Formats: sequence, structure tokens, C-alpha cells
Amino acid sequence: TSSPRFAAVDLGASSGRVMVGRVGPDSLDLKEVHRFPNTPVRTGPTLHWDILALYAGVLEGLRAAGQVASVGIDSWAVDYGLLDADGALLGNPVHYRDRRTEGIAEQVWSRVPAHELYGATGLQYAPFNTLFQLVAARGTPQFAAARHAVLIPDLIAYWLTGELGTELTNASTTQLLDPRTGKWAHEVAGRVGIDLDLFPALRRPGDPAGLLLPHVLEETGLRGPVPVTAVASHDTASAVAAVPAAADADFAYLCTGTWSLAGLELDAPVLTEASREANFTNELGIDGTVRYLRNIMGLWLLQECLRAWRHPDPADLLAAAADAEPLRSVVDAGAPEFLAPGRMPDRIAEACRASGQPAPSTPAETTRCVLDSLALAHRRAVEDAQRLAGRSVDAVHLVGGGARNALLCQLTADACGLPVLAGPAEASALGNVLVQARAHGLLADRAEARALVARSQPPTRYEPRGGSARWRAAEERLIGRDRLGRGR
Ligand code: LRH
Repeated sequence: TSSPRFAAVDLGASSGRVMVGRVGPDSLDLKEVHRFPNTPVRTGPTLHWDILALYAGVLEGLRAAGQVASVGIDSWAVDYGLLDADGALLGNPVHYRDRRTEGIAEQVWSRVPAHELYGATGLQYAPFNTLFQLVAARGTPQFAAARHAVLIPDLIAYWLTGELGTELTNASTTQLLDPRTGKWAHEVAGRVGIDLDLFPALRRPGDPAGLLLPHVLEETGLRGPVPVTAVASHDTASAVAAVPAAADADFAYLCTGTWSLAGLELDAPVLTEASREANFTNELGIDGTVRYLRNIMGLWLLQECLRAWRHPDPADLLAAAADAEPLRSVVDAGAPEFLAPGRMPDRIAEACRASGQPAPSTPAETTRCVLDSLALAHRRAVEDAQRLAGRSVDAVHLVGGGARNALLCQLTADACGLPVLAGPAEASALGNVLVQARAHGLLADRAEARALVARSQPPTRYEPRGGSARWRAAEERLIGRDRLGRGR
């Protein structure tokens, strides 16, 4: 057929994939043409991304994709590579789960108090925010040689096209951008001694980002010219762009995968002190929208348990977890103590004991504890977001890999007391394709893009089964009645 084909490169924390999306007047389909593992590598104390292996996977994927009208790239946020004056990569990009930023936030806050930093950048505290990473890296010989700091998707685009840029939605995760204006936060950067000229010029989703270089065409077997189009290069921004909500719907979204990103799409950031205390972030989406959300550890907790148990069949485990005692014990799935890899089942058991709850002892019990805890964190985030932004929602769209996990979807509906509309699971890649299609004149606006997703990939509906008092009780057990009362 003649519907144009777009290649979406979507790099996730545990795997990368290249998908081909075809967009017709009334159709949207997506096919995975290549998937490759993303395996972080530790050398000495430092956890790195194996960025050349990822780039090799991208090339192989483009070869498998065949002739396309354009290529778009999205990945996880905050991380970057440093380039020297000749454009050569200085070292492997450091993984956001690396510990080098421990204690750095305190140094930064002594120069720019946390509430001022929030007022200027709208970003929640997370130890891995790019700002903290750059401050931690400063003073190293590598940093002294650096002329450019290039975010991960922009780095892949640079290798493909030779052109540098900083895509806006991902720039909004650096803690160096003002979410009110979409411009760099020069004042804050100056006070902490970060040179914003390190970042190449900003570009917006839909902007052209160069053409595949001749040697790239040769390696991938593609016929030039093949443009790269800037998409919402932050994977979460791409996923939100593909939420199949109607234009007038009042919805919350949950982007579930390694992380759960839970929140609302707003027209303007919420920069209040209450919002900062609740650790909500104001990241940017397409069309000047704000992604007002909280980071929750997500299925990372389960992925790390599976790794510790040497990869039992996840389907068996989920079936056993569905039969396990509900809400027996819960942990705070938003807690940074779960950020680093390793020993996850033990750490979960320890957290249960520390809060006076029975420690799960079998894989089924631990899995149930993780899923109950995630659903509870989803409930808290959806409630807090509505209260802090002064909005109310009547449904929760759950997109990303977690949409395939029926137990997680049902528990989230129960915990939130709201219908959950689950899917698409490949929301990031779809959002990537939709922004390219729009840049190529195939879609008028965001509403039309979302309507196309809703028609072509209708979500699965999970109704809440009641029992809201039990979730409320679990929440009190975890956070304490006092703190809970104060926040409300
Ligand atoms: C999810 C994600 C999330 C970020 C995290 C570092 O992949 O992009 O939105 O906070 O990675």
C-alpha cells in the first residue's frame, strides 16, 4: 500500500527496539523489526550504558526496517554523553542508577535552595537529574575536555546525521529548563556553575534533525535522502502523546514499564510548595503541554526480583501472585532506596519488616507485595495530582509494558477506585511514529493522533471492584495516619 512508513527507535532501560509504523487516513499499525538487549556495564565503581552496542542495534534495526519516510528516536530521560571539540565521545555515558550523585543535591541546595530550584525548573528531586550528574562530573579531566553535553536520543541522532541538537521534552528533564517558557534556566545554571552552552540548540518535536549520513545509508542499505525527525524524544513524553484519550476527557495517565510515571497533562506547570513537597515534576510534552507527574519505581521492582530468582516464568509467577493474600504487606514504591540494582527480594522484605508488616517469603508473596505496592503508589499519585493541580479525573489511562499485566491493571483500578483503560503497550513507539506522521502532514493535531490510536488499538477496560477502605487502610499502614491527614 502507499501509506508512508516511519521508523521509531525506542530505547528502554532493559531493551531497545526499532519499530516500523504505517499511518493511513484511518489506520495505524506498528511492527517490531528488531529488538536488542540493553545491558548496563559496571567498570570500577561506575555503572555505564553500553552506548555503542545500542547504536549498533539501531543500525541493524534500520537495516531491518527497510526504506522509510523518516526516522525518530526516543529513550529514557536525563542521561547524556560528553563530546570533545572534534565531536568524539568522551567515555561511556553514565547510567542514572549510578551512585556518583549521592550527596550532590545537598551541595546544589546550599547554593540554590530546593524551593527556588523547584520554582525555576519545576522538577522533582531525583538523585539522577542531569543537573546533579553534571555537578558530580565537574572537576574530572573528562569534563574539562567536554565541549558538548548531548542527551541520549540526541547522541544517537548525531551519529546518524552529524547534526547536534537538544530536543525540548527531554531537555525538560535536566532540571536546567524553565517549564513556563521552555527556555533554559540561565539564572539557576549560573548559580551552580553549569555552562549551558554545553547543550546544543533546542529543537522541538516535529523539527527536522538532519539526514542520514552517507556511511549510515551504506551500512543500513537505505536509499537517501532519509530525514531524521525530532520526536518527543523523552520516551514518557512520546507515551503520553499516544494516550488514546478523547480531546475533552478528564483523565490521568500511568506510563508503566521499568518506571511508572503517574500524572496529568496540564496547560501550565504547578510550582507550589505543596507540589514540591509531594515530589511532583513538571516535564514538557508536545504542543506546549506540561506532564505533571510523579516517578514511581515501577516494574523495575519485579524485574530485579526476577533477576534475583534467576528468571522463573513470569506468567506462572503472576498467576500465583493473583491467588496470594491481597494487601498483606506493602512498601513505598516511590522510595529512592529501591533505585539501585541488586538483592531486591531481600530489600523488599526488609522494608516490610521495618514498617511492622509481615515480610513476604515466597516469590509469589513478594510479587503480590510488589504489585499491591505499585497499585497503591498509583492511587496516591493520581489522588495527589488531582488535589495539587485542582483538577478531577474520571478514568486512568494505563499505557506502556504494564498494560500487558492484567493483575497490575485490575489492582490499579481497585486502588484508584476508577476505571483503568489499558493500552497501548507500545505507547512510546506509537507516540514517536505519530509525531513524525504529523510533521509529514498526515495528522492535523494531537487530538486527531489520539483518536487514531483509540480507533486502531482500543484499550482494555478494567472496572474497580470496590474495597476502597482496604486500600486506604494499607496506605495508612505505610505512611502513617498523621502524614496522610496533613497532605489531604
Ligand atoms: C522512563 C524514564 C522516566 C525517567 C527515567 C529516568 O523510561 O524516561 O520518565 O524519569 O526514565
